Amino acid sequence: MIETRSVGRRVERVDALSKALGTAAYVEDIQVPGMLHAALTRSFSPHAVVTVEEAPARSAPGVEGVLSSATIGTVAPGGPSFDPACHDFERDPAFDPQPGDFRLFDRRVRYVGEPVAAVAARTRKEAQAAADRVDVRYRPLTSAVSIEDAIAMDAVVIHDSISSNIADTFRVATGDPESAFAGADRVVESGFDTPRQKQCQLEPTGCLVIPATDGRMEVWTSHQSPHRARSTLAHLFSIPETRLRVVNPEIGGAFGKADALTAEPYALALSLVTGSPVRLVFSRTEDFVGTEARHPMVAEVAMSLSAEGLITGVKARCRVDWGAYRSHSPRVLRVIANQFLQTYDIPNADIEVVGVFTNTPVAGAFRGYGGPQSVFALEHMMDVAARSVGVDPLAFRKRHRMRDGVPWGPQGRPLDLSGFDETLRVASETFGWGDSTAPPPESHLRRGRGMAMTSWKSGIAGKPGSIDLSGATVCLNRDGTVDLRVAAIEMGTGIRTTLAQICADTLGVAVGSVRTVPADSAATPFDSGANASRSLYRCGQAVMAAATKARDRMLASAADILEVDAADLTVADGVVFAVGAPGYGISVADLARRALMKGVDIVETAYTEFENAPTYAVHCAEVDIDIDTGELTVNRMLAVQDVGTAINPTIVEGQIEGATHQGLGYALTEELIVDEGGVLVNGNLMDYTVTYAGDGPTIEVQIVECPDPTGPFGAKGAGEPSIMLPAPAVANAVLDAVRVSVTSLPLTPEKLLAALTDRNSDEGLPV
Ligand code: SMO
Repeated sequence: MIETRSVGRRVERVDALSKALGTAAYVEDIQVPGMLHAALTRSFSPHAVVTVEEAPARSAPGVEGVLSSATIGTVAPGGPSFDPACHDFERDPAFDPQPGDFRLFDRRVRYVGEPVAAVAARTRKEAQAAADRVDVRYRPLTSAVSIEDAIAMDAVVIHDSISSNIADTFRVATGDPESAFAGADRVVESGFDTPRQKQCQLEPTGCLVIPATDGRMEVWTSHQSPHRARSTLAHLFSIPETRLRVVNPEIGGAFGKADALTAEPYALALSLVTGSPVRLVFSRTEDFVGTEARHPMVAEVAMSLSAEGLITGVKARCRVDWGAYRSHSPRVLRVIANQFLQTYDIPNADIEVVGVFTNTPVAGAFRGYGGPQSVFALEHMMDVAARSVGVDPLAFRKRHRMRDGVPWGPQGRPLDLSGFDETLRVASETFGWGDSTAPPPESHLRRGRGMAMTSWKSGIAGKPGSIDLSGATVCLNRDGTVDLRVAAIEMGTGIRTTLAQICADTLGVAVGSVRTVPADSAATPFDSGANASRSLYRCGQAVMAAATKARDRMLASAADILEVDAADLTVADGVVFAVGAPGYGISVADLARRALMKGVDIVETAYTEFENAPTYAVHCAEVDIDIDTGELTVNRMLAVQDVGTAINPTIVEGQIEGATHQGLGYALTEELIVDEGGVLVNGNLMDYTVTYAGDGPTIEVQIVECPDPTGPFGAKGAGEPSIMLPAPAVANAVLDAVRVSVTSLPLTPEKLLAALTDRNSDEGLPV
């Protein structure tokens, strides 16, 4: 049994002070002697064959290098396609080209904003001016900017290597859905559409590449997976991985957009041709078009119900807009499909998700990774179904939630639903689910309540064709401090602090003596990256395993020195001592020094086991709707989540609150709009109505702790589930308030008013 001293405490974040004081260095803050600034020339056409003339840019003031389709072969021989999501080394065979993979400076552009040339110059202004002077000629091709057009348009396909714009179809079917629907007492069905959402992280995307004196290229980037990025970049530029070092400086948020290569290949290419350090930082409008967004989806969903009011089957037909290139989309497609079946025990199902290429900016990873789309549709259908059979939505959910004890995860462990039940209990009690609501303050307002719930995972272990691995190295220094080398990405999640807590308590030293080094592909063991709610669970497992080995080494070394059996020794507060005789011991600092004199350096590396852990979340919302204007106010938003163990309650509350806030934006205001010409209409922070910290209600967060035996100190993944639930909880509250089902996100006043008008002209839904 390990004594915990910092786990469970609100330990101050190790990066709090530097970020508050502004001394923390992000890509844009790093200055290197001789550094050049880069800018990209981006396509004005959604679909065209391009001819690029570099000469006007080459002769512009301050220019040191220009690259386009004409010259990229000098640094990327053969101009190979690559996977911006950096999963191409996981393909079998590795780097096997797939339709829709990206190519640097293809002779054909497929969306407005696709880079067609890159320029490096002495100043940022000169680089931008030169990029504007690159002469691009377009021979336009027919374009398809919507899912419907892309499917209907068979004259022009966006990628020649496949015969249509249908990129991929994924289907999960269980039981006998046809019979379930044929024999149903009733069927409820609805159409859904969900928007393109943008991460809107604070830090503009950027990358700095530095040619090091030893011939290596250092790539400083906010990328969420330095090891995966290194493999793909090495492949793209035909250079050995040892020649690349991918490092994270501080990161100002990512939310999935930095799990793909965007600025990196261009900065690296320009650095290779100029031999100089090159920094490329996107403008905010470039960030909207040049980094990946959440996939828009349209779907039809139906549920069949028995005479007893039980769900007998579910069917879904979903079409998902991939944008112009492949990237994360095949994986997101599978999450969308599978997430329909993660939360409830529905015996018969037929879920089909179709991915479509369009001439729009690339869709990819965004916190939740497909979950928000299907959870919105499924959770709203749960309420529609519950109402159609006259059952309370909470009781209806309890009746259908997945079964305890079924084999789950990569090892087939029996599923433990105690955390789910506890989360539901805390949510309904805290919210007062069964209580009657106070009437709204004015007669033109209608008040309603809604809930939504989901089950999610901690990482991706168990997904076919993917790696989910983290390593950690624990190094004990001569002064008793500890370097923790782990490629955990601090993108705002507090991971450096929580891993230090896990390491400190496992070793028996003070949390302040442990320093988690920044992720660095040259110094930290392999890590699959900061995604899929995996970092604390997976890196935490590795840290705990490595620290346990280091502790064993400490005890063995101390046994020699103290002449006490190792089994009779323990460590606490940085001192190794005999159990029952706290006065007889040696400080960890002394031990490290004396062990080294005997030829023992206490450095241990360990990796995660192949495991996963289920997590649960329940949200409740109360809304007021103005029936004259359609205006919607969220009065209360409660987020309850089972996190296993809260290693640091302040940090995990921040994760849940942030995700809920981002989910409220998805519910109410956020939608990146592409016009008929493929141009982003609102791709800037003035017009894209991301919600700010002061918008909306105070989010109430309740942590539930049902430890998972496979997690570090019982902790599970926490970063994503709460982004999926505000939209359905709010839509369900709307249904409760005014008896209309609004299934198009965001739930704008215009849509609500139109739905209210429609309801008044017919009778609306059964209630
Ligand atoms: S959307 Mo995340 O980087 O799993």
